[in-house]
Amino acid sequence: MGHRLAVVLAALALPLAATGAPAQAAPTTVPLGNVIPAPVEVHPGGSPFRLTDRTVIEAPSAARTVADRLEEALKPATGFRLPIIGRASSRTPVIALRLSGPATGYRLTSGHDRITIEARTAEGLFDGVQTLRQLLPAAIDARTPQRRDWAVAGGTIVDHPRYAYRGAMLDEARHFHTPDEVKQYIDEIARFKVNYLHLHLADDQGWRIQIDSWPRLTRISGGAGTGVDGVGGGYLTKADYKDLVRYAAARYVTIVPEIDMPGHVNAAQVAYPALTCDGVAPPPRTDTEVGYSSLCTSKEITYRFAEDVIREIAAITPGPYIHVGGDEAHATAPADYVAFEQRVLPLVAKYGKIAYGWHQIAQAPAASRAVAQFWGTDDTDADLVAAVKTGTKVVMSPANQAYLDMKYTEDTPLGQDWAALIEVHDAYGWDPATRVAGVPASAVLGVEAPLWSETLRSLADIQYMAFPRLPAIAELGWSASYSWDSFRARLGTYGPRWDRQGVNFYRSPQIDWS
Ligand code: TNX
Repeated sequence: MGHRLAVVLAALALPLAATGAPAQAAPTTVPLGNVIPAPVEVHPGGSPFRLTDRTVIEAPSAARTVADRLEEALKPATGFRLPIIGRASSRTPVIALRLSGPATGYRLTSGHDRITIEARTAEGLFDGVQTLRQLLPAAIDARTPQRRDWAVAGGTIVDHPRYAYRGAMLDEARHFHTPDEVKQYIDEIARFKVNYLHLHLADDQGWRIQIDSWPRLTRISGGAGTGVDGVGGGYLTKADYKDLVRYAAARYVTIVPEIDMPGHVNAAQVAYPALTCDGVAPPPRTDTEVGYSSLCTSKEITYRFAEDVIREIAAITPGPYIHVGGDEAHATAPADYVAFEQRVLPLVAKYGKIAYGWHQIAQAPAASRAVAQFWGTDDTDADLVAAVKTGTKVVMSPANQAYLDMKYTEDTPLGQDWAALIEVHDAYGWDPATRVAGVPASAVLGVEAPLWSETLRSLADIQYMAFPRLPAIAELGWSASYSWDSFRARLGTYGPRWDRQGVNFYRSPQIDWS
C-alpha cells in the first residue's frame, strides 16, 4: 500500500466526532479524506472549522466564478448569507480562496475559524471547493434550510490530478437531452472533478447541432420523432450550444463536440442525399443498428461538408478539441477510410483545434497529431500501439469497464450488454496506465466515461446509469493510487448526498450505503 493511501485510510478510520474540541460540544464531522476522487495527501489534525451565519467567502476578483459556485453550493441548506468579499477582517470567520500555492491542484487547510483553499489557477480552486463540499455533512446537499451545526474536520489536504483529461460523454443523437438536462448532468459530474464533457451530436438517427451552411441537417434530421424508436428529437441551436459551453466553463468543464464520420451518417444523408455515392436519399432510421452508413469518400462534396461542419463548430467551441468520430465505419472500405481520415484530421488543425477521434483513426498517419479514444475491450490494439510511437495521445474508455450504457447486471432495466455487464467493482478495477499493452502512461491523456443513449430517455435514466460508476472512472482519472476497499467505503457515504439532490442512482449491492 502506498504511503499516501495509508494516510487516506488513517483519516477514514478516525471516529466520527473530531478530537481535541474546545469547550463547546464536539461537532460531528466527516473524516478528512472521505472524498471522491481520493485526495493525494490527507493530514487530519487541529480543531474543526465551524460554518455559521457569520462566515464570509473571501475571494480575489479572478476567483469570483469559483466563489459564486461555492456560495450556490452552501446557501440552500444553510440559509446563511455568505457574502463574497475581496478581503475579510482578521477576526471574521472565513472561507478564503487564494490564487497562490501549488502549481497544479490545490491545498485546503481547515481550522477553527478559517478554511483556506489555495491554488495557482481558478480551476484548482474549483477542485478544492468540490472537496470542501464533500467535507461538510451530507445535509449540505439538501435543497431547503436545515437546522443544524455545520463543521469541517481540521487538517490539511494537498491534492492534484493524475491525468489532465477526466471526461464524460453524453449521446445527444440517439435520444436528444435538453440543454437543461445537460446542465444538470454537468453539475453532477463536476462534483467529481470531471473536467471535459464530450457531446456526441450526430449519428444515424439524428443531427443535433445547427450548421448554417447545411440547414437541412437540423430541419430534416433534428425534428420530432428522430430519436431511437421514433421517440423524442430536437437539436441545439448555436445559441443553445454557446450557452451550454458558458455554463460548463463556469464549472471548469470544457465541452468537446463530436460529429461522427465517415460512418454513423445516415441522418446527414437523409437531409443531403448528395452525400451518398448514388445520390439517393436513404430512409430515416430510428433502430439501433450500427455500421451501415458511410459518407462517399470519392466525392468532393464530402470534404466540403466535413470542412464546413468543422469550421462552424470550431468557431463556437473555445475548447481545444473537435472529435470527428471514426468508429464502426464498416460500410467504408479500409483504404477509403484511411484516405478520408488523411484529409479530415488535418481540417481540424486548419481551424485551430486538436483532432480527436475513436481509436480506429490510429490507422491513418495523420493521427500522429490527434487524440485517439480507446473504446475496445481487448488489452492491446496494434494500430493504436503503432500510432502512439508517432505521437498520438490516448483517452481510455474501455467499453467493458468505462461504458456507462452497459447494464450493471442482467436485470438492469436500461442499457446494453454487448461489451460486458459492468458492476461498480468492474468500473473501478483497471488502471489507465496499463490497460492497453504498448500504450505507456506517458501517452495517456486521461479517461472518459461514455454514455450512449439508445435505451435512455430521461435525466433520471442518465443518472441511473452514470451513478455510481462515473465517480469510479473519475477517481481512476484523478487519484494517485487506487483502493477498492477505500473507494467502496467512501462511495457508501455519498448515497445520502445523491438522495438529497434528487439524483436517481443505482444502489449497487456491492456497496454498504449509509
Ligand atoms: C458502439 S462505442 C458505438 C456506438 C453505440 C455503442 C452502444 C462506439 C465508438 N460506437 O455507436 O452507441 O456501441 O454501446
